[in-house]
Amino acid sequence: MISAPKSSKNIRGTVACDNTTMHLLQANDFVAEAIRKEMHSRNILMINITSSAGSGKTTLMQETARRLKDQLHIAVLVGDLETERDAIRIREAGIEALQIVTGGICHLEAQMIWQAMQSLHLDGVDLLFVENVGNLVCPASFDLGEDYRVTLLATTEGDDKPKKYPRMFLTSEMMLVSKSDLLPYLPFSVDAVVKDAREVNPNIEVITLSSTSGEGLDAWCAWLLEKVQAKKAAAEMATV
Ligand SMILES: Nc1nc2c(ncn2[C@@H]2O[C@H](COP(=O)(O)OP(=O)(O)OP(=O)(O)O)[C@@H](O)[C@H]2O)c(=O)[nH]1
Ligand SMILES: [Mg+2]
Repeated sequence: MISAPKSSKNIRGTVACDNTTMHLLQANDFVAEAIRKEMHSRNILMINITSSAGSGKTTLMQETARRLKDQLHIAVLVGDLETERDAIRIREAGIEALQIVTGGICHLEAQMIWQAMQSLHLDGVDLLFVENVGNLVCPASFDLGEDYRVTLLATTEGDDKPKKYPRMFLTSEMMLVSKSDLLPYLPFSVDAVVKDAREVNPNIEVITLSSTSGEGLDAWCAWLLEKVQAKKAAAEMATV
């Protein structure tokens, strides 16, 4: 069940630098592995939600909580440079949420997750979301021990981002094209963004959605339910 850490993935055409980058991230990857084992033993699916600032991560957490909280026990860790605003918004949707205030650091690191986990009620949790700091650059390099990395790309950001910030899309299993309700007003091509994302990462899945209109949210929730069930089924098989 142990996969290679996200930090070991390199963009095609770049040079792996064994004695700098990899070693700097070794401590992070060590803790990420401990988190992965803890989540495995507790049967919790962990999803790292990344994007630029303001792409709609917290709004999606709120909508997901409203739609799935009767079927799944969900908890959220949410990272921001300052304020507890996002955790308050998510708690208003009826699920447990804990804010990690990074105090200026532009990404979450595995050690922050490990520390915050100690204050969360993890018993019985099926799905743990980590809403990362809004930033398409730094969070890409830090494995948090997640099962899946999901990156939002809002229609308001422009459709050129996968090629400009490739590591984030290379290390993500899912791209959510968010704010699809605004497509009629913007020069944004979903086909172009999917093509570019798949040139960076041929395996990336894509859902186009809007937390405002509700488009794509059924597909998103079905994807989550399937992944939660698959993780539980794999754990049951392992004990037989
Ligand atoms: N039109 C439209 N607006 C949206 C949608 N989702 C979120 N928004 C708006 O976009 C703004 C940012 O949403 P957030 O959910 O706070 O974004 P975020 O990614 O959590 O932001 P940070 O945590 O600061 O990075 C808010 O004004 C939301 O109301 C959507 O699907 N459509
Ligand atoms: Mg947010």
